[in-house]
Order: sequence, then C-alpha cells, then structure tokens
Amino acid sequence: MTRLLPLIFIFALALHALAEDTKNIVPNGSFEEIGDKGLPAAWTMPEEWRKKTYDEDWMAESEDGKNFLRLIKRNTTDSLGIKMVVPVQKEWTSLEVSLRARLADFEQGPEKWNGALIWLGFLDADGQQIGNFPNASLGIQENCQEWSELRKTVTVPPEAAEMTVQIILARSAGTFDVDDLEIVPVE
Ligand SMILES: [Ca+2]
Repeated sequence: MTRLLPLIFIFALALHALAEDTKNIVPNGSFEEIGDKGLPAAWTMPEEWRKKTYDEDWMAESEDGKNFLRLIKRNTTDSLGIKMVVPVQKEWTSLEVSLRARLADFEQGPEKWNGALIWLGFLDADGQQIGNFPNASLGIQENCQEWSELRKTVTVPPEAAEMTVQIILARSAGTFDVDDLEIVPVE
C-alpha cells in the first residue's frame, strides 16, 4: 500500500490538472454520469415539457462504453427537452460552446425557431431573462447519421448572473443524440 501511495497522489494531481485544463462549466456535459431512473445526472426536465406519451422519451444511451443523451420525439405538436442552470461569473465576457450531435428521423415543426437545438439564455441577479430568449442557439437542421461537431462563441451580457442551458426538440420530431457538451469561458 505504501508503494501505491505516491502513484495515487500522482493520479490525483493528473485528474486535478485535467479538470483545471478543461474548465467546462456544464456539470455532466459528457452524460457519463447516470442519475435516477437511468436519466443523465444533473439535468432536469421542466414541467411544461413533461407531457410524456408513448412516442417521447429521454435517456442516457450507451455506445462503445460511452454514454450520451438521447431525446426521442415522434410528433411536431409540442416540445421535449432537458435543462440546467449554471452560475455566470462577472469576469466572463464570452463563452466557447461545443458539442457533438447527430439526428435521425427528423421532421421540423412549422415555425422557423423549431428544430433540434441547444438554447442558451442569460438571467440577471433577479432571475429575469436578459434580452430575447434564446440569447444563443446551436442546432442541426437535417438528418445526420455521423456525429458532427457544433461550435459557437457566445457573448455574455455584463449583467448576467446565471445561464440556462437547454437541449430540446422544439416542436420537431426525431431522435436527437448529444454528447460532450462543453461551455468554456474565453480567456
Ligand atoms: Ca459521453
């Protein structure tokens, strides 16, 4: 055991360095951590989207030993999505958002804002939305069998205290897979 201790110490240091290096402000953006009922930990489904029917679902799926988020929806009449709120620090002026996504059986709803999307919204210290929601949006607009990388730089409003992160099939049908969601403050 004594011989193992230095190794454990080095391993802990390496883990710490890794965490420092990535600076992802989204907990469980990798979806590796599974919470209650087989759902991705740290994420919630808001009440207004909880109209679950036989043709809707959200889950942590697994492939090659890695987990990712899967949203499934078979109609374009309402929306299905998950959400989290993360604190925003005063000194952040912009954020680099990146993720991997793929999409199958996609049918976009009738409105321009409908789709398979990641929505970001900024809130002030009173919890009020700043400007128009969403402040930033990333998404896929057509079926895409292979994982594809999405990336965007987002400006942080100076009065922002919190940010909402939503992954949503907004009035659209499809199987929307998301993994490796990272939001990193730009130095
Ligand atoms: Ca993952």
